[in-house]
Amino acid sequence: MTTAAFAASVLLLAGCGESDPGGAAEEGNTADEATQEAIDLMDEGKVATETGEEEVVVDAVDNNFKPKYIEVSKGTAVRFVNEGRNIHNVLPVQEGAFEPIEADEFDPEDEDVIVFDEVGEFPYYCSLHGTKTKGMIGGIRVVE
Ligand SMILES: [Cu+2]
Repeated sequence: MTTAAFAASVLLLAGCGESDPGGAAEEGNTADEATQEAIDLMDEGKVATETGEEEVVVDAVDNNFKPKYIEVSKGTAVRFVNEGRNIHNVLPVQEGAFEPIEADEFDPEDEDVIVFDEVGEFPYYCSLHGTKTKGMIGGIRVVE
C-alpha cells in the first residue's frame, strides 16, 4: 500500500513537471517585448546595490517585492521570503530565465532560494497580484 501510494505521487510530480506546452517559442516576440519593457522599468527604477554578498533576501509582502530591484554579484543566492499574509509566486518574465517559485510552494512564511549564476537582467513578477510589467513586479540585475 505504502509503496503504491509513493509510486503514484512520483507519477503525479513527474506529470506536473512536463506541463510545458512547448509552443512558447513561437510567441517569442510578445515575450521579448514584455521582457524588454520589464528591463527598461528596472533600469529606470531605483536598484538597490547588494553586490559582494553570498546571499541576499527579497521579501514578498502584500503586494510588492522588497527591495523591488537589486543588483547582485554573479553566483549570489537570492532568498525569497513570503512575509505577506497571502500566497504569492515568483515567475521570470522571460520564461525559463530561472526556476520559478510556484504559488503552491510559497505560502506565508515559506521561503525559497534561487542562485543567479549568469550575468544579466532577470525581471520577475507575481502572477497573482500583477502582470509581467505592472503590479507586483521586481528584478535582479546580476553583474560580474
Ligand atoms: Cu503576489
